[in-house]
Amino acid sequence: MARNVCEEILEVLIGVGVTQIFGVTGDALNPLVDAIRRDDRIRWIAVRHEETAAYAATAHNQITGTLGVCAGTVGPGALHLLNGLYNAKKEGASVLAITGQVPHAEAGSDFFQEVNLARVFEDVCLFEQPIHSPAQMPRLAQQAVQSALSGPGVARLELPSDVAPMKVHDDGMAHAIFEPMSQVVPCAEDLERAAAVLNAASKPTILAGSGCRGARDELLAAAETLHAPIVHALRGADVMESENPYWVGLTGLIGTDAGYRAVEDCDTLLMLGTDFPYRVFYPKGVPIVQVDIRGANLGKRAPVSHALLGHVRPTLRALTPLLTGGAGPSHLESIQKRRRKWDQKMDRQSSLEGNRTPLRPQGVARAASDAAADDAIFVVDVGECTVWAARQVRLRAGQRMIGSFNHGSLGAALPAAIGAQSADPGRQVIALCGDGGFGMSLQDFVTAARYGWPVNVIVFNNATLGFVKMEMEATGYPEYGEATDLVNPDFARYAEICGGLGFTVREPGEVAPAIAEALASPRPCIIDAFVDPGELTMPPVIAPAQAWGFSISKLKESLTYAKEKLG
Ligand SMILES: Cc1ncc(C[n+]2csc(CCOP(=O)(O)OP(=O)(O)O)c2C)c(N)n1
Repeated sequence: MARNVCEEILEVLIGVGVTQIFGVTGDALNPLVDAIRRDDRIRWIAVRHEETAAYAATAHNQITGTLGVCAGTVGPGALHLLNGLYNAKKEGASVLAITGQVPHAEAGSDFFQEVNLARVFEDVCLFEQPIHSPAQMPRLAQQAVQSALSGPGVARLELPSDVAPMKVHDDGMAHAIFEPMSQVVPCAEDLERAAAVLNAASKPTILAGSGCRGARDELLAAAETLHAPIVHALRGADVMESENPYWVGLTGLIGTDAGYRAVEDCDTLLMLGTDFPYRVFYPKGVPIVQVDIRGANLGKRAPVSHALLGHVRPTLRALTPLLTGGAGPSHLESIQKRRRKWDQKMDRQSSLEGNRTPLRPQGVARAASDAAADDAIFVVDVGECTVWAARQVRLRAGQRMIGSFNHGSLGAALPAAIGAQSADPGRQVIALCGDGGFGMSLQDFVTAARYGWPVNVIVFNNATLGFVKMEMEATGYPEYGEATDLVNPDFARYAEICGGLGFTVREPGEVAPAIAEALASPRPCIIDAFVDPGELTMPPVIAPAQAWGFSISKLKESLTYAKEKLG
């Protein structure tokens, strides 16, 4: 029997291993949801906001490698997907969005809920097409999936409500999706030139990004040969275990002293699979060798002297035998010394001993790190909590850390935790959120409870948009509580009324037991940790401008205070 348009879409998706679609149904999506209801091979995950669907689909793809799929219906439902899809784009995930559209008879008449979705989604999608006729199926669905997987990136299929239930007559175009396995290695000449530059270095440093995923051993072999410390970008945090002596930390504003210095002091930088965006944190006047599979990234952030187009893993396999390692260990050793000092400082900051309240956020993050399973997934929100996670979570070899690291969107952590947990309900998933970020997406905690997914949410409750408050202070604005203070509900009670477990944690002695109980529970949990809003997320090195900005802010605050008091 001939399939309808929605059934054809499902066939293509199932063919590439998709087992679930996150979304909110209605109108044009109803035939799609009905097709899913009748098909045991695929499941509809009913979230409470389409943005959750897009974040969850992204995380699912990041954890499993399988295409993530989300859906939002006509007009507003589709628009709600948008921010989450930008997250997918900027985090390099393969995601298909299925959106509804008004029936053809009404198209172009400013019909109820009609939005020119093609125009709105143009920037975020690398492929998008409306399905005008069943005759376009299954080819359009194949093209969309092929594009999202090959990008990687976001593709969108638009499903007008009249076309969705129409029968498709087989045009013989159904075929398997091509998932390329090829690994690109730069040519011998490029490799030799890069090796010559690296062999002349006496203080080489490696800057590793998410393009190094899966290349841990090759990365380490190159670092050992070169005697080079490896600094990483946030998206590359889980490429190697934190304890590795070559892995010296992050650079950038939220970086570590060793990470910052390793880049600043090097005499040659080897960039591997990274598009680290902050130009001021690149070294000046030294040769830079860059390896990236995305040609458009070559030389984008810094004056690169040798650019190699290739995947990191096979490139390093070909490059490392050409390296002579003449640098000697002194640069590496001096950075490692800094790293040990930094680690001691972080250990001191993360101490929860004594009766200190409010809690040190660093201590809460470290307690989560200590308690986590060897294959736990940390999902990190945006704000000061990103800094606590980046500095205090000591990642182990099988652990992952994901977040809206390149898009930087608040509220991404719980939805992404749901997407990650859906891939494997038995794996530990720990979301680290600020109270502002969690407040943006908390409606979907009930989704975790409904599906029996035991996500653990740790809320760093400082009753403020902490990172922004700090940012405003550092750039010289006086404090403005109306904009940055938060009035929060009782998050632990909220967990309970949603069907989860809630913990309120105020004393140092309550932190580890609450985390242990949450991690052991089969229910989703919220740990509402009351942390110190005054704990500063200091950059590794305080630039003079920042110090200056800080003092202006304090001056303005005192002037306002004096004016109010003295009239
Ligand atoms: C969607 C979105 N809106 C606003 C911002 C700007 N922003 C960045 S961090 C932040 C504050 C985060 O506050 P909170 O979640 O409480 O975490 P904290 O910094 O206090 O740990 C804001 C508003 C953003 N990144 N994304």
